[in-house]
Amino acid sequence: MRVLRVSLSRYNPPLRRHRSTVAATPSEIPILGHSYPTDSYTNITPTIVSKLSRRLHAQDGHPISTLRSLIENHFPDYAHLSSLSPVVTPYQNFDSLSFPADHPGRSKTDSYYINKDVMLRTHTSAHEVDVFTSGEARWLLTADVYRRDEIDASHYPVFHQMEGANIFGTDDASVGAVERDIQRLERQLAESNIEIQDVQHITATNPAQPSHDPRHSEIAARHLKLSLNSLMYELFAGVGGATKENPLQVRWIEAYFPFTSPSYEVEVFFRGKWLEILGCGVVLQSTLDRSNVANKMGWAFGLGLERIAMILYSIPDIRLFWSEDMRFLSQFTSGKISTFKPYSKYPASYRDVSFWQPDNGIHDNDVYDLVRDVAGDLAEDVAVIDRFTHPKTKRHSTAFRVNYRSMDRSLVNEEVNALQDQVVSRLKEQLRVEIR
Ligand code: FA5
Ligand code: MG
Repeated sequence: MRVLRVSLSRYNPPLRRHRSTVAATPSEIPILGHSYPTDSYTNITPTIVSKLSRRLHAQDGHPISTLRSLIENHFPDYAHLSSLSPVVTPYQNFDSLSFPADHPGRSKTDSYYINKDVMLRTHTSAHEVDVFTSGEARWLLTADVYRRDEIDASHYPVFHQMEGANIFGTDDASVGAVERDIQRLERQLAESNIEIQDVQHITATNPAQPSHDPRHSEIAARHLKLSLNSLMYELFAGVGGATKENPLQVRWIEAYFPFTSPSYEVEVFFRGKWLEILGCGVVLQSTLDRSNVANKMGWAFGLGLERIAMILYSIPDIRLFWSEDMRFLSQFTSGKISTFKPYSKYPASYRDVSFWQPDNGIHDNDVYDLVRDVAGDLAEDVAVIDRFTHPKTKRHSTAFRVNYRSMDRSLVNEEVNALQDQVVSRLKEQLRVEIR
C-alpha cells in the first residue's frame, strides 16, 4: 500500500467519462529501467510492478532462496540460472512451446501484459527455447512468475518456479550413459524409505511422440521419474521423518501440458494431505527443433517453490514470503530449513460489496487485481459470496467479500473503511459497475 498509493495516480489518473478502463492507462510505463508503450492489452498494475525487483530467490537466507540452493545442490552438474528478466514476449511464453492460438492462458484475464507484444512470464518454461539454444543440455532455472488469479492463503499473483531440464543425444553412447544413471538412481532409491505410486510411462492417453523411438521415450520418462523421486526424497524425507514403517509417499499422475508428451504431475503426501508439487514430461520435439538441437531429446519439469517452502517451513500464508518484517526474516538462516514460529495473529475484518455488472461483464480477476492494488497485502482473501441474475432485467449481480488482515499489526476500523471506500469507488469508476 504505502508507496504504491503514490504511484497509483500515475497508472490510474482520474477517469474520463464514457471510456472503458483503458483510458486509465498512461501512454508509457517504466519497467525495470525500460519504458514500454501501452495499448488495449495493458493490464499490469503498480502492485505487480513493485514486485519485479524483489527477487526473493536471490535474497540470501530467504526460504525461497534456501530452497533454490538445496535443489541446485541436488543437481550439481547442471547449469544454475537465476537472473533472466521476467519480461518476455508471448512468443517465448506460449508459441515457442507450441501452445495453441486459442489457449486460455493467453488471455488478458489470466496473464499480465505490458502491451500486446510484451508480457510477464507465467511460467519458467518461457525460457526453454532460449536456454536450449544457448547450448545448455542440463540446467535449472529459478524465477519469479506472474499470474492473474484469486486471492487467498495459497494464491498470490507472483510466485517462484524452478525449471529443470536434461536432454541427451540418441546415439548408443549417450543413451547408454542415461541408462547407467537410471541404474545408479534405482540403487539409491531402493535403499531409501520412499513409497512410489507410479503410472505407466506411456499409454494411449499419454503417448510417446511420433518422431521418437519408443524405447528412447521410455528411457527419458524413467530417468525423469527417478531424478524427481530422488529430489522429493532429499527435500521431504528428512523434515517429514520418513522411516521404513512410515515411508515418504510420492504419487505420479498422468497430466497434460501443450509442450510435453508423455506428461505427469507429482504429488507428495505430507502431514495428512496430497500436495501438487510439480508438472513435467518428455520435451516436445518441436521445442528442441526450434532450439537447434533437433538431434537430442529429453525431459523437463517445473516446480512451485512457495508450495514446497510452505510445507517444509510450516509457513501458513503465502503473503509472508513478501514480508519485510524482521520478525519474519530474522527467523531464517541461509541453507537451513527451520520451522517458522508465527509471531502474531491480528484480527481480521471483512467488508462485502455487491454490484450489478456492466453490460459487457467483468472478470472476477479484474476485481481481485483492483483490491490488491488498493489494499496490497492487507487483503488476506477475496471471495465471491453470491451471484445472481435478475429474472426480469437479466442483469448480473455479483457479491464479493474482502477479508482484511495485517500480518504485522492490528487494523483499525477507520482504516479498513477507507480501504473499502476506495475499492468501491474504483469499482464504479474503473470497472463501471453499479453498486447495489
Ligand atoms: C507449469 O507451470 C508448467 N510450466 C510446468 C512444466 C514444466 C510442465 C516443464 C512440463 C514441463 P503448472 O501451472 O501446473 O505448470 O505449475 C507448476 C507448479 O507451480 C505447480 O505444480 C505448483 O507447484 C506451482 N504453482 C502453480 N500455480 C501456483 C500458484 N498460483 N501459487 C503457487 N504455486 C503455484
Ligand atoms: Mg498444475
